Amino acid sequence: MTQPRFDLDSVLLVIDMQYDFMPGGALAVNEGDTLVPLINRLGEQFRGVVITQDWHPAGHISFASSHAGCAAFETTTLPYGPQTLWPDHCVQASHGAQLHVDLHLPHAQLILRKGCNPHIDSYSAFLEADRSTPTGLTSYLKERGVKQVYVVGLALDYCVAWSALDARAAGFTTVVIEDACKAIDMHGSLDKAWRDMRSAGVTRMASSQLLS
Ligand code: VGL
Ligand code: ZN
Repeated sequence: MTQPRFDLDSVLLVIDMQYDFMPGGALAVNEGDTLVPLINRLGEQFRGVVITQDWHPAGHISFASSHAGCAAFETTTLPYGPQTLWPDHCVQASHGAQLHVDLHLPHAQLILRKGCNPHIDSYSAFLEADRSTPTGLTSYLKERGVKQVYVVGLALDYCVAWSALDARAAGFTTVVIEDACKAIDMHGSLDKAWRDMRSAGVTRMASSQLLS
């Protein structure tokens, strides 16, 4: 392995590379599996790697099946605001919740599980969907002197974008490596995600800029 390009003041934040977001999974993202080798190569450039896992209890509030008369991909209103309803996915300890077996990031320091509260969703790795419950990741990274966060994984327009926006809001320099992400792209969600990220000061970069 070559010397990593980045020191410990940068982390690669690898979002939700789990079977349920891969082709054949409960909430499949097109070509999600094709990212695995690229993310493995990017991982070699970082000494700091953090992985997230969407990790819902059965009967989670974000599941359409928890709301009588509602179908997946509809929006409902919860105490904390609008919530897209999803097929049951990433149920704790299920196969679909496991990280892709070919994801090879042996030096990752932290696997952060999110969405564990039965009543609150969490797209973001930093702040749950009520926008007030922290996961602890901001403090973890700040205590370790991290200044730059590079985000990759699934899905670009949901968990990647929300994580990148919250990383930026927490004061980290934030970069999305765009070809190391794939989107769900529903009702204009991908365009909106890029617009929101651009206006928040999140930078986009191509993996080729880091792998040369
Ligand atoms: C995600 C929808 C629901 C994601 C997670 O990882 O982008 N999307 N839960
Ligand atoms: Zn989820």
